[in-house]
Amino acid sequence: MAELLSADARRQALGSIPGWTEVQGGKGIGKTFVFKDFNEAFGFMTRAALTAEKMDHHPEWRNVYKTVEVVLSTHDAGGLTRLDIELATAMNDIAKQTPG
Ligand code: H2B
Repeated sequence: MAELLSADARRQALGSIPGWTEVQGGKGIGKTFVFKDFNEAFGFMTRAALTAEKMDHHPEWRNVYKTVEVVLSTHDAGGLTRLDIELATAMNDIAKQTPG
């Protein structure tokens, strides 16, 4: 199982994933993505879902029209691990490739 990141490692990792902040007292990280419309938002979610499934690491998220609120946390470990940082990095890349 992936190991929990220390507070220092969390802070350092956050520096490499723009827009993500600590939530739930450091047990997770969150970001709100805003797209052009629902089509773009759902396209992002579809691509992110395929990546998440490949990683066997899944987001908590909520979509309202063109907004997608995401929280990442490693439930098995009870907090933040490198898997959350990897998925956050992938989501930032996918959002960059999503037109709009
Ligand atoms: N996703 C997240 N975010 N945290 C987990 O601990 C987790 C997961 N565990 N996806 C995986 C699935 C685990 O339940 C399976 C059995 O590998």
